[in-house]
Amino acid sequence: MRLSLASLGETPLGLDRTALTALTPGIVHLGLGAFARAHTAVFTEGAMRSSGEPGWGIIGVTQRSDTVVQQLAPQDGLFTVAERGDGAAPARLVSSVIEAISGRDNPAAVVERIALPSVSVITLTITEKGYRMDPQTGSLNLGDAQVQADLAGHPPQTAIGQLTRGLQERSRLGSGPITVVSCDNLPGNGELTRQLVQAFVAALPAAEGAPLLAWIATNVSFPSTMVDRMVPATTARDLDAVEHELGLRDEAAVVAEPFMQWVIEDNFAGTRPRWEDAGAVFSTDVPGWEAAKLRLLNASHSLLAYLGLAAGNATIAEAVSVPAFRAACERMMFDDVLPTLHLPDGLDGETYCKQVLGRFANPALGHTTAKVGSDGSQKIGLRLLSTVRANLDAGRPPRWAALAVAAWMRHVAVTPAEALNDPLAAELKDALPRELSARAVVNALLGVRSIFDEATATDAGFAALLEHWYSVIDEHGLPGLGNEIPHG
Ligand code: CS2
Repeated sequence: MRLSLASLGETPLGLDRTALTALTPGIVHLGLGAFARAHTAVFTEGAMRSSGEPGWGIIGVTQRSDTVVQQLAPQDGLFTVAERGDGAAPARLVSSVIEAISGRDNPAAVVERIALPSVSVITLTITEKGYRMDPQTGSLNLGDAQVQADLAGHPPQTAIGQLTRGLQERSRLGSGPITVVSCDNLPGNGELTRQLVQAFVAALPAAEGAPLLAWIATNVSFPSTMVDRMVPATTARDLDAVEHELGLRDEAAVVAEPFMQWVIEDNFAGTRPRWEDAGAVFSTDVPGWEAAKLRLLNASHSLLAYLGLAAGNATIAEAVSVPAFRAACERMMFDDVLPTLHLPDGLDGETYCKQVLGRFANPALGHTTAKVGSDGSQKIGLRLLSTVRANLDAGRPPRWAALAVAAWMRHVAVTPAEALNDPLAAELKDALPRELSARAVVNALLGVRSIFDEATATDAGFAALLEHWYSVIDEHGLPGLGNEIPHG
């Protein structure tokens, strides 16, 4: 039997039905993937339960496919979060998503929901590529065909288009102030989202854009946030395991590690859920938290993913159990990142790094190297190149961050085009030389300006490190790395 409001009584995981049906919409969430369900929806559920405020029901919007809508609609939006690993809590039912809409098939509904007077928060988990940023200018990619169509007034397909058209409708209807909360792994994600929305508005005809820009300036805020929880893609085996626990079939279940964290800048234009009641932390140093997480956790994650892919490790847990790979993460965090990072108050670098490696080692999570290694062109710059730059500026070789970049380069070079999961796959493959020697590949990929800026790309020391590591991986594989990386 399928999980739904009607079948709820059949599951041992009790939920109060009356409380569930009383929820009203307060949040529109763009990007209703597994991460949002295991993070944002859980915090919001917790906030509503502890504060007794039922007005923060989430209208979730999917981006490119309607799969999650198909999964959630027959279940009245209910789904399970199953924690995996040490300290895992029993599976919990989450009821905070009260409607799921396909943004691709029904963009008009998204615009209309954002304009609802009861909605005062928009949350976003649209992944790096969802922002349609031009990496060279750091602004909206106005050359993107879908961005152009959204600007021309077609039913908006991009997240920034849907968001901005929704704000426009809101201003037209006078529905009141609203806060846009980015929950993606990007430095200064709030400010970035504001700039992208402003760039969209600035590209509209002046008569339309100018009043909207003014309305946004006084009615919309864009706090930055740092989000953290490892959430792999749900597998068929996960769904079967959840069915076993629940006694009901849940096609929308997600699995996640027990750890979860949300650090939020307290800058809200209107009302907001009491997320702090569910464990979120309001901070004045979100950029500090974000930089630490991106450059320590996400950078090590990428390093393990590309080394693991080269060595045939299917999961991050397998990769981090290879002593040389674990040592490479430690060296990168301790030698390259920590000396160039200003840690936020309350974060101890050494403890954080140990905790991160412990979380990677969670054998029950099944977080794949393929998933973490996807979209490298969007992640390398944010996670690794800031560390590379900081070390070069300090006159130090970015030895270990270069290993991660070289491992990514090799992944790009040896993965067949159709299997390279990256929005820039075609551009990257086109850039590659015919002869895949270390020097030729490194030089060719350093020339991709949407990833490497001129100064970094032309740094001879950095190029030499990349070439060195590329050759070690390419010619000597795992034994070669073992010889090169000091490990106990
Ligand atoms: C991962 C992240 O897929 C990836 O690139 O590095 O999704 C990571 O699991 C999360 O940021 C952890 O909070």
